[in-house]
Amino acid sequence: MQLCRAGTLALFEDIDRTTFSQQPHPEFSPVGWHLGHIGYAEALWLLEHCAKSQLPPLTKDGKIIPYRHLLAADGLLKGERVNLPTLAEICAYLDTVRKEVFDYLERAPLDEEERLWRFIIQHESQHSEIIYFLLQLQRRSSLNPQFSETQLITDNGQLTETIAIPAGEFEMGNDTIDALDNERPCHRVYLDTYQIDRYPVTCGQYRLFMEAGGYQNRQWWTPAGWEWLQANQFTQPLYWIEDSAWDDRPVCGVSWYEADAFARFVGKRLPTEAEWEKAASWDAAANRRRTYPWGEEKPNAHLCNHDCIKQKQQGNSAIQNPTTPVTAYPAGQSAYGLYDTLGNVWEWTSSWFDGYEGFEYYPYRGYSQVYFDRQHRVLKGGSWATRPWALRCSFRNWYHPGVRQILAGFRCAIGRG
Ligand code: AVJ
Ligand code: FE
Repeated sequence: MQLCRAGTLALFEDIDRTTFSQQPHPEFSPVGWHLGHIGYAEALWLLEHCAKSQLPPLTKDGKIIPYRHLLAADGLLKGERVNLPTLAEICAYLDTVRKEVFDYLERAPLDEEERLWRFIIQHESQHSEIIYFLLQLQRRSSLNPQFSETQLITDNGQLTETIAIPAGEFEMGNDTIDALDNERPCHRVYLDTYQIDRYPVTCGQYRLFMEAGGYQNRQWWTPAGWEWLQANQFTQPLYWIEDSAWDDRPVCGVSWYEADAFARFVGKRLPTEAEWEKAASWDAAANRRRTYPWGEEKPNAHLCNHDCIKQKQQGNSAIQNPTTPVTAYPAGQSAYGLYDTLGNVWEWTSSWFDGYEGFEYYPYRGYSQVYFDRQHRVLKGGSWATRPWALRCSFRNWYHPGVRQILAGFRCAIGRG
């Protein structure tokens, strides 16, 4: 818990008031709201719910405020969350909550409450990744970076290899104590043979799509995707860097619509979530699932590119897009030989976010269940900013298909699907 918090707070070093409290994009709340919300969730679940104590006070302009409505996920609309206490006031609040939480820990019945305590770490980990990319986004728009002029680079063709995954059952999901409600229950899934890319789609490959008029040609887009494109007039991914040095990095900052259009352009398709998870986690020889593609060892710097939020952020492009070449982590391969499934960039799948059979919400309906609405696509794998506690093959992220801020790329599949 303390490690997780240290990483969260490091993001707020040298932040100015505007960056802290402005809404960075209509889809997202201010970073200061996320910080307060982290403390609120901890207080709500561990202090009010478990310890049966009062919510600790939060002050704004020096006065104690009733903050439940401000900091709950189902309170104010995202655009109304700008009227925040200062960073110092929110940090004081987080400290008070944490101190009471640790006092309570002395007498807490952990055998009953372990899942909820672990949920709180998972929850903060996810919000700190969101804070990370929102800060990056705001820094980027204030810097107005000078990107080098277009350089024509052709893909070397080495990174488009696909792997055939034999037909058969595998075990999907996760029943361990850290698993969130939407990962449960573990269940067997049969898949026919399919092929999936060994690597995520690279910037070099994506450039070919851009140069071939991919953004101008309706034929690659679904009707909803084309409508979205016409409304927004994008011509490149959000985090595009026009530099051939990035050609072997995964493309990053694409919506689901762009990922889907690229896949059609190359005659492939997006994998389903099950296809992605099988290829990343199934060890056919041992007939068992792995927590991580490489096995059970916890993520570290030799296995995948993650947790970059530990690095102090600076305004240079290397930090703005700290992706690594898709070939950089051979030790992190899955049993089937996929690279880069965890870390680097999130990967869109063709699946709607839905509950597995036997789903039971935890700790509240609004955590996952309200998003089972066929409006959200599943993303897998985590990004360079994902905290290690949220990195595993069974983890499920979800967003509207038009969202581009979330450090997402994709890989393609072939086969009937
Ligand atoms: C899984 C990232 C989509 O931000 O809504 C945080 C995570 N849920 N608090 C979100 C979450 C409740 C969730 N995502
Ligand atoms: Fe939350």
